[in-house]
Amino acid sequence: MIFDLHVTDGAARLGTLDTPHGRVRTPAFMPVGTQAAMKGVHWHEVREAGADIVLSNTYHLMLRPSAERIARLGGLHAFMGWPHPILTDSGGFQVMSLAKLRKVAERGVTFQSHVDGATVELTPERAVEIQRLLGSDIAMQLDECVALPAPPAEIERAMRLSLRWAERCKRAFEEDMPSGRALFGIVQGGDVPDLRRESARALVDLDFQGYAIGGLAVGEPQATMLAMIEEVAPLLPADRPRYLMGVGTPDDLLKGVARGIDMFDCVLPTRNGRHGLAYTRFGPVNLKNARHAEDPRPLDPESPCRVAATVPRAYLHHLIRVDEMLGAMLLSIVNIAYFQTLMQGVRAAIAERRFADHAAAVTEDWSRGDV
Ligand code: PRF
Repeated sequence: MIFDLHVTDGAARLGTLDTPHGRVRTPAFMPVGTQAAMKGVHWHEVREAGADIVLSNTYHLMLRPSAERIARLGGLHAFMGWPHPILTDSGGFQVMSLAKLRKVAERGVTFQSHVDGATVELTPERAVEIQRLLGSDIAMQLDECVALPAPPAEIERAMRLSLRWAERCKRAFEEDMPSGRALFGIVQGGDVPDLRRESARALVDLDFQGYAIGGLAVGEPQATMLAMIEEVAPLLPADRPRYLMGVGTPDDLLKGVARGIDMFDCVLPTRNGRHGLAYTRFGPVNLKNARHAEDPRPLDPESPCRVAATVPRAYLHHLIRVDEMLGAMLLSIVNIAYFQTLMQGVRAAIAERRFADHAAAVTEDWSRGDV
């Protein structure tokens, strides 16, 4: 993987990330295809919406259909039919949020599968092996993410464990990863500035190809998240990509970019789409609302997304109300396209060194509300 920084505008950065499966334009938003599927959306639609890279998950795929099976079938790109870049998360975060009876030890994390109750162990070495078998362009270290609020001692313990796991992941990665692939370290440290800085410095000493900021958007206020990014970003090397994990709303993305973040991922576009919420230039629109029932207008006639520009709100309202899967599908497309259009606008603005004005104008449009 090669990262090139093309333009900076304040702390905002415009770059490209070249992977074995193609180029990612940054700042990038990665839609999430947890189980090797973008829920309800074809890959060609994800591509058409403008996505360069998608995220998938070690945790889910190791349980079903297993990394070994996907490897026998030619790797994740071939298996799911997305020949473009893929980043895989390491599983640590999903174990914490989904698995039962989990036990964190020095060796790794042991948990009961949410699928069949089997006991499964995920070590740093196994997390790297799974991501190698999947064929990820970008693999993530195994880490432990603590939900906030949490006692500082607990945050510190998880941060230090994550650092030791970072070192083990790095060693495993160097031993047997094909060239061109990348491994990112993950900064932890909760809402404690000293721990955040210590984590960042130690990871930089280990020399990863990119750095993620984890452990945020886990219950803390947005101001705390932004303050932690401000602690960490200046310590990370300018020539490596920075990825804010599991974030976020359109507003979080603009504020993250303003603080030097290059990559984001979140389930929001698809999850909220399934629940009837559409993101538009004029803010989020809840299509369940009765005011759309006889509204023949599309969501936004000027949207580059065909669905947003042409499908009547009354039809979307009906589909969501009667729980037709087409409603979830269409709104997921609208939202994936909105997030990609937002990032495309951000990239164009950084290229012309007008990011701050652009972000203010985008935010102003949201505040006008949908009328
Ligand atoms: N670690 C990992 N994946 C994640 C997170 C983390 O801290 C988060 C936190 N927002 C989302 N996804 N490995």
